[in-house]
Amino acid sequence: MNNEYVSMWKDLGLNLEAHDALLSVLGNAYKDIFLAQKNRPEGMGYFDFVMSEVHGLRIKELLDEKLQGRKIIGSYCVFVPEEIALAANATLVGLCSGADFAMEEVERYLPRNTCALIKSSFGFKLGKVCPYLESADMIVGENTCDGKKKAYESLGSLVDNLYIMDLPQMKSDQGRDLLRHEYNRFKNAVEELTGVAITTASLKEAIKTVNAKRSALHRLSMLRKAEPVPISGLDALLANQVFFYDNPARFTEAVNKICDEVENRIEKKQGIALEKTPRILLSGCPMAVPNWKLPWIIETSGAVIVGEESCVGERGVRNLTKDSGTTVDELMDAITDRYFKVDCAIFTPNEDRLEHIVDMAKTYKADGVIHYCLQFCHPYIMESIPVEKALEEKNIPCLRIETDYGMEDVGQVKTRVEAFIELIKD
Ligand code: BJ8
Repeated sequence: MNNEYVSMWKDLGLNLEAHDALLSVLGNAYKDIFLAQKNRPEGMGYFDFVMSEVHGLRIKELLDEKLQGRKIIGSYCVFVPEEIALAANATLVGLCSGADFAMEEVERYLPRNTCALIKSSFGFKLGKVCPYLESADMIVGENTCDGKKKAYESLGSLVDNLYIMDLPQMKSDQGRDLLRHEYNRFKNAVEELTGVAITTASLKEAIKTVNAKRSALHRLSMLRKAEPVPISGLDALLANQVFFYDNPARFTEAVNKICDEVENRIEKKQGIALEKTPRILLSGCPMAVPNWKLPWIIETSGAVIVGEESCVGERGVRNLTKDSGTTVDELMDAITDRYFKVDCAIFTPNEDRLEHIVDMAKTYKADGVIHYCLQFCHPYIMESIPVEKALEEKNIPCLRIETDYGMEDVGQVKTRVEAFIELIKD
């Protein structure tokens, strides 16, 4: 292990022994799941590198930025606008985690029947294994689902830099006003943190940067309509996950490079899987690194994933922000309008999401949809029933899977996935 990193982690207050154990599990899983795939686009080498340095070089870069006066803001939700952070000379990083850690300690703060995503975030804090969280100058908690909302009350006793953002639950005029008000409050808080006043020019520039990275990922998504499918769902998910950690401009360039390569593959009819391999659309809860269990099960069971209807996927990147405003206020309105379209299951009613899933299934020519919920995630579990009905009406088969971060149910989930794939085969 690089000694420079060890002292960096030590200075951040990480538990080196636990952190080593985490990195070794992560490294092995990565090797078995990602590197074991055949015929990957060469451009994925960039993402392999990013993942191998996700707690190393990237953290060093963030700490170097901090030395130059930049602030780091951590977030658990795609409702936290990166544009505002960037415009005020701050870097936004995702803090959600996808592995169980320090569960005994976690259950001293949270009930056992809390979703794995929330528990995992606490586990990474309590187990002192997340260098992103320890580097953050501000941690944003948002009032989305009840689990997160109440968990942040406890998180406030573990960190001293928690900022709470309120969020609407309905797509009404009042809901939009609340979001606009909260984004303004967030803008003021970020300006106070960084000491940098956001200007029309800096906000426009930030919008362009974030639009570019969203467009690149969306371009990659669109290429997955091709038959045979040119890139695996696992690799596409990885790019969507790295979105939350990497330097935005570098990330955009890397994704666009892969797109060029994938376009070439499509021209040559080169696929990651044979033609007629059953195509699956994955829909539901976000999948944070290293939560790769279900995609790995699907893609080792004879199917290929062609899209992710998720915040780590199309829900997070499909809408862009208009950058035509000529004042900060106009641009803040455009940011509000863009984020207000995010169709998270915490909204009621949430018809847009149902329509979007049906639409995605058609666009990506999916043979079936697997709706994925983390256990105890009430918004998505409740919504999985109307999702299934909406798909049924269009004769699109749907399999609902509820799982967690543990590996105990792999056999059982695989059996159900295999049966579903058999059913949707031509
Ligand atoms: S906009 S999906 S990132 S809230 S899995 S913690 S919903 S109980 S993550 Fe999310 Fe923002 Fe919505 Fe997206 Fe709660 Fe469910 Fe757990 Fe969840």
